[in-house]
Amino acid sequence: MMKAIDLRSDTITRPGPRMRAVMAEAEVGDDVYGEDVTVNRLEDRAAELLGTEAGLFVTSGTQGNLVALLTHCERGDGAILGSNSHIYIYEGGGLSAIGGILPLIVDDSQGIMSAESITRWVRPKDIHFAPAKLLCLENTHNRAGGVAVAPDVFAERARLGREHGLAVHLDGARVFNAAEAWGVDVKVFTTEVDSVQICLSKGLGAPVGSLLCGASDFIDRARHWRKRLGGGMRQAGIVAAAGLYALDELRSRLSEDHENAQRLSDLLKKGGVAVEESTRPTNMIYFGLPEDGPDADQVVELCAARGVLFNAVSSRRIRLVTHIDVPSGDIPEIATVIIEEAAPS
Ligand code: TLP
Repeated sequence: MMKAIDLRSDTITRPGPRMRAVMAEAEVGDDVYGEDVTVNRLEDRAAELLGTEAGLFVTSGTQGNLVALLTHCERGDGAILGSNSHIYIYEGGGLSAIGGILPLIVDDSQGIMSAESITRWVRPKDIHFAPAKLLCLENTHNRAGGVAVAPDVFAERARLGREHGLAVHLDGARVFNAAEAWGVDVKVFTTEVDSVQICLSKGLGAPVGSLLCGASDFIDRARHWRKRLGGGMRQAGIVAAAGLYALDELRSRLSEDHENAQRLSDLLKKGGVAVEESTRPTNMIYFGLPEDGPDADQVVELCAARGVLFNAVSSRRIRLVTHIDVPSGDIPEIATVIIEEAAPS
């Protein structure tokens, strides 16, 4: 069978033998009783890395974001969200379905909202309005091209939210990629916000799980919400062990994914593919397709038939994601297949 090169997402990574070994050997207990020492170690380690008081192991990025929203807001409150944010587009509307929270939408197509657009939602106390309680930011920003938002711009927006009395949540599914792209400690981003969600199951290569981090009293309340949502896990140390391994052993290699994405992007551009420019790229490449050629679903199918997998995000836009299971040696072949199918001369 033909070997497939899978660029659909960094979520598709599978644990390697060393990660599996630490999982097999993990010391476990009942985490709902607080007795899983490996989960406790993971929560402490994440909090330490992110510079927060406490951490909470959750099943997924979606659950981490939802728990954060539910903990910050009450029913009828408003959360300022990017119109391209993962929380708004890809999380099943959980904040409204479960939390009764109203999304207050702001353009973030460049990766970050403008200061004016945030301020516009901070309205006077009035019975007509759902009060804005929370500002949600995303870094790296997935749909904006996987762009790493600059530390100073990020800090400025987060501080603006806080000055207006809003809590600030960071969907930091890939915040370590953002830190890597800017060559800064991740705390540069996380200490500007009240809560942050990080994913272990993206570029860090763990099979399952995310962490929600913040102040101790916030995490105590978040733990209650996680339980209500059915996210209280038992001998979760088996998967937490993979998370610890990912944080300590695999974090430093994210730069390889960025280098591979850069190389691929350069080759595609040379081959005539309309790659979107990013001010600070990471492990994602987005490109557009000409109106007179095959559409995105057709290009996906043509390339899949040649063993190169990726996803369409709209009828003329495609996303490629580099990760630990895409070796640098595969980059030229990926570029050749895409150029031949997406930009035929
Ligand atoms: N993103 C996935 C898909 O859902 C689109 C992907 O392939 O990129 N925040 C951000 C910024 C994300 O990109 C994702 C996953 C999540 C949250 C949710 O994480 P999970 O999948 O663990 O719920």
